[in-house]
Amino acid sequence: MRLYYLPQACSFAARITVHELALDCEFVEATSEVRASSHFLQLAPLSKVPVLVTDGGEVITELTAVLSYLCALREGALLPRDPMAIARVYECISLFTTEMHRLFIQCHQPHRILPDEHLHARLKEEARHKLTTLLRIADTRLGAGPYVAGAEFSIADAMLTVVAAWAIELKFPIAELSNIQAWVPRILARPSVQKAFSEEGITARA
Ligand SMILES: N[C@@H](CCC(=O)N[C@@H](CS)C(=O)NCC(=O)O)C(=O)O
Repeated sequence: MRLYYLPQACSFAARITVHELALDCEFVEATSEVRASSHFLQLAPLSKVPVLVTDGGEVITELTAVLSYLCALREGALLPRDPMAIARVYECISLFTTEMHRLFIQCHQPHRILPDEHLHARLKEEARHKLTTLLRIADTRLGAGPYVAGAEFSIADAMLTVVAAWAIELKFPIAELSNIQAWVPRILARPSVQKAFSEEGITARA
């Protein structure tokens, strides 16, 4: 199995999941040259990561699909059994992929949303405002946890690790999000997360 990734990108959730499940996987950095190559564009026409190439040669794009596939390889490990808890897992992942992801780009790289420089400050401000609300929602949903779906770590926690890392990097007031604040050390203590951070050369911090 091969996972194409970008450092500190959303593909990080897939890397954590691979390690949690102790799966055999080759990690290939999708540098700009790789992403511009015809081979990669055949795998992923949108030229984005994550892209997972299975041992059977199937190609899976879209983070939600990649995470779901990885869990299925271990008979649903990292997914709860309870229907409501499963809903909470996908609620969290969807909140990121459909609502937050693009706003993080707008906040960090506004030129990728609109090239006009004079609009960038406004785009950033708007994204920060919306993201602050979404982070509060994520914090409320996490509650006392200890994990997103309750008692056990799931792929939603792998996803939330990316959200928290980006929020900390962009200096969102994480300290005000008491549930996320309490959850971060739990996540940083996991060997899978530590391994993923060290492989991507990131210093983990709360
Ligand atoms: N809808 C996709 C979005 C993937 C995505 O935007 N990936 C980013 C990294 S976080 C990427 O590959 N960016 C490279 C680019 O846009 O050039 C998913 O959920 O997997």
